[in-house]
Amino acid sequence: MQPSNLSRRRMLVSTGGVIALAGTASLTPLSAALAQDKAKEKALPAYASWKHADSLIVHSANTIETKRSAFGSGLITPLDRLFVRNNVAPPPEQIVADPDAWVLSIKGVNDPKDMTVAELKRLGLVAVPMVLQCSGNGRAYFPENPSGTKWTVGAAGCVVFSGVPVKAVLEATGGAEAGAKYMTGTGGEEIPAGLDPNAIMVERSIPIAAIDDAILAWEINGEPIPLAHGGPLRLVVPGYTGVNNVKYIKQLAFAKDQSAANIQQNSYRLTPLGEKTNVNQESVWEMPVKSWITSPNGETGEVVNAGKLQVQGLAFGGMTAVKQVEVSVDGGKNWVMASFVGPDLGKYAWRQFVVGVDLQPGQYEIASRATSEAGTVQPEERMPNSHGYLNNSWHDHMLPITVV
Ligand SMILES: Nc1nc2c(c(=O)[nH]1)N[C@H]1C(S)=C(S)[C@@H](COP(=O)(O)O)O[C@H]1N2
Ligand SMILES: [Mo]
Repeated sequence: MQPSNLSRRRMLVSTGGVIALAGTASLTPLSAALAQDKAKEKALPAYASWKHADSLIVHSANTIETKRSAFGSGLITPLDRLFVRNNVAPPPEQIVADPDAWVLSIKGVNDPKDMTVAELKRLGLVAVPMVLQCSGNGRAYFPENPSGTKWTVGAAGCVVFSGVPVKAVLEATGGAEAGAKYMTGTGGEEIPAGLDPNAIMVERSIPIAAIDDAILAWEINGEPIPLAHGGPLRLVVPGYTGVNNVKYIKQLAFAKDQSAANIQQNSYRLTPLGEKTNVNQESVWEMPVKSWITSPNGETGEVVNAGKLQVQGLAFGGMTAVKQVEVSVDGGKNWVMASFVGPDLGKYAWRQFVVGVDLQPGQYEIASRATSEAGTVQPEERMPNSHGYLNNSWHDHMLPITVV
């Protein structure tokens, strides 16, 4: 969905008269946009050909989004529905043929060494249910139309990664060198000869203070990580945005400085509108509290029958658990408390929520607003920034529903 359609919709509402009942205006611009999207539909790329096409929106060969209606209510996102985001083309499929043989170089430690996945597997094992979400999820709702993929809600999933804690690997390599402040993971993509590696490579640094729950993972949802999601080995930093979870990791390094790669220095920073990105701006690391409605799905112009209805959605706290979710059917004027569906899989996982409503015919705007255990309430407004990162505005994620 294009933001222009959203704003147009709001304009129709504010100029009044189009729809008599409270809530939204005509769905026509949205439906038209969706019909256009349908016409532009692309095929899944080869590395992701095993995915469930009907659940996905293929923006490009390297950007594939889960449809808002395709998250299900089983908490964990099935792999064939999980979004994909590659900043550069993935390495060849053959790197996942023998996962145990993949080698990780560990540097900036007192006893640097290369370790195979088979060796890493001997050091420890944890399983972490967690939200994996692209920094730019929700970018489509930024009115400034920032460049980058126009993700709505589907550049996110809740998955279980299994692997060894980074701390156990540090212990096995003598601990980080004195003075180290950052941990840097390097992606296994091949850099074409003649090109500046810093311009291309996916190499991300996080503060050492944040590595407590980080793992080096070889499994996702109980199976070896497929190439599309970063197999044979992936750095996973629960609570941090997607880009910090380096796929096909080939090097883990501890140092006093952040990576010199462009993706660390000049990308993924919270750049104020109208300013140029630079290293002094905050890096995109931690995810903020967020939620959105998944059903009924107004994004597809869903029309529902009057009467009882179960409003459903997803919510997560970011760095802490989500404590509660409220739902509004009148554009945020009144809120009711939703209940959580299914078990609590820990602070980094999302929770699914539901609330039963009884709706008379009319137009409604359905929104959800989460509060984290840290006490942070999902804001009405997004934080403006020029690349469209970290959108957690409940207003932006609100859906129009027609009840007949
Ligand atoms: N090596 C490598 N790691 C990467 C990327 C990449 O292009 N290369 N993309 C990052 C980004 S921007 C996101 S959002 C997530 C996406 O993870 P997924 O494709 O498994 O959903 O991977 C991150 N890790
Ligand atoms: Mo991302």
